[in-house]
Amino acid sequence: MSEPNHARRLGAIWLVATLIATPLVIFVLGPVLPPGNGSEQASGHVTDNTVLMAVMTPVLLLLIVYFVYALVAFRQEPGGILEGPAIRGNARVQIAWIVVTSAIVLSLAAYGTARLLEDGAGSGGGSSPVVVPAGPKLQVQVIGQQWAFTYRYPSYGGVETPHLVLPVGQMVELHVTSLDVVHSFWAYQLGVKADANPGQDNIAFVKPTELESFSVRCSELCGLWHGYMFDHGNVVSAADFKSWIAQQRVKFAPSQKLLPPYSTTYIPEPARRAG
Ligand SMILES: [Cu+2]
Repeated sequence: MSEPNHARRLGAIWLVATLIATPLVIFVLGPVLPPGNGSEQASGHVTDNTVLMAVMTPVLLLLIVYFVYALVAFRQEPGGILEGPAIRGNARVQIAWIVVTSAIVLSLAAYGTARLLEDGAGSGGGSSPVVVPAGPKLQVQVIGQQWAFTYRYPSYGGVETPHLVLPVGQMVELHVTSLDVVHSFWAYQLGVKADANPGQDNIAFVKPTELESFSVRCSELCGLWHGYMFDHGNVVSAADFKSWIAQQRVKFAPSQKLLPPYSTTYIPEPARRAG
């Protein structure tokens, strides 16, 4: 019996496994990948996660298939020699390895850059983001402070609210800042994560697409009660948002008298912190 062509066998097994697994990953696993479809940005993350999973499936299968194949085909027979023949390099395998891995890494870098430039991907773009989505935007300021986020709506008199409510289908321009230490605003289902730095106006864009409740967490260790720094926000209809924001303006009118005028950043009163 002649020695089987291991490379060809391995290649065939890997190809069949890849052809079966990759569509399953894209069409079965893809739709349930995080963070769901709560906003255009979140849906974009699902797409990107699906692309990453689809690209890594053949790579992962190559490792698994080779591992199992080696366990079976290259198993040492009882009483056999202890070592296989010395291998002194294989130019074809080495060149293929370098070319394929470089192509994967560089194309993913290009893909990621292009996707980031589409709409900011729900990330903070600093005070002058490279990409600004077209059309009207609702401005909402996110203010991190030990240990809560509050929200100011400059187009509604600068009212500050303890919970985040957004209208569905409306592009929102989040201005994320902090009053004390570095926090990070993370609205999971909206696919938004942006650092909240004192003295900085960090702008992120998000367009909610579903009526839903979403979780808000601080994603940067910010002191003793960092773990307590979470809340839920809501995406509501345009009409519900109008009535909600009107209620908030009435409800928080007394406390608003004590607030500084709306600004992109704030310098906290020393008395307020020493309180
Ligand atoms: Cu925090």
